[in-house]
Amino acid sequence: MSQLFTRRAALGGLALGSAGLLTGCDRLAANEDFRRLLFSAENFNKWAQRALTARDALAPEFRPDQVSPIFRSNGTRNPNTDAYKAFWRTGFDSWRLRVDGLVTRPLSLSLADLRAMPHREQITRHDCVEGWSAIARWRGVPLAHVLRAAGLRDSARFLVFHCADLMRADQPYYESIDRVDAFHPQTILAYALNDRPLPVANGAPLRLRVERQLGYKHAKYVLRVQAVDSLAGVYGGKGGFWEDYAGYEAYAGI
Ligand SMILES: Nc1nc2c(c(=O)[nH]1)N[C@H]1C(S)=C(S)[C@@H](COP(=O)(O)O)O[C@H]1N2
Ligand SMILES: [Mo]
Repeated sequence: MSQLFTRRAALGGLALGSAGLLTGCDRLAANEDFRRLLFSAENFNKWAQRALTARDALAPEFRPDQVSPIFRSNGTRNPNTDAYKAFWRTGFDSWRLRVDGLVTRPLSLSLADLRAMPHREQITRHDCVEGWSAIARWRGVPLAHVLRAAGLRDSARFLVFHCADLMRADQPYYESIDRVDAFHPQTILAYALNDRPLPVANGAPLRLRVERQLGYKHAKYVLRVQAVDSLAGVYGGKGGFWEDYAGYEAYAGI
């Protein structure tokens, strides 16, 4: 968490320091739309982070002896729906990951299919906005590999992750990321945590790890990856469950 706050502090400093810089853009800034776009908090953070670190920079990775003794669970700990219980009873044999939307080859992948694909392992720190962090080892398929297998179309700008847990009557948890994060080397669909099959509490059988982003972006219990050109038509339109209902930022870079 300390590093999270250091980064935030650095962004604050940059925001102050860049005031002089921005006056050089008077003509552009005179354009109302451009101003609104530039100074909306979310775009400003995004821009400031880009200025500090390249989007493809790696998140820090840790040594095995730095792994936290316990990786806690947060949010949904068990989706507990009939459909999920049925998957669980078969040891997730009947579970499938759908990959669809703006792809040329829609896929339906079993856990065995995913385990047979190239994998990546990484020991990273998870930062939750609720104020806790934990380091763990993750193993999974690079999302880039799955997207290439599905033939992601150029028109796809976002990937939406539909989850098995219902947060409200008919509203599942969902999240989304842009293409840059989708093809980031540390973005994986993880099926193992600390060398064991992903526990139910942490998103069994498959969850997203998107290591440059805050905890809530790491969708658990993923059933479907949908490629879209806009988030406007997806659920509340803001890119994720907490974005729709609690005003969390769709871009949660750390
Ligand atoms: N499907 C789903 N994914 C989710 C959540 C959730 O409630 N449901 N909570 C999010 C939040 S806020 C965090 S911090 C992490 C927690 O992951 P963990 O339970 O493995 O610690 O999952 C994220 N992904
Ligand atoms: Mo979180």
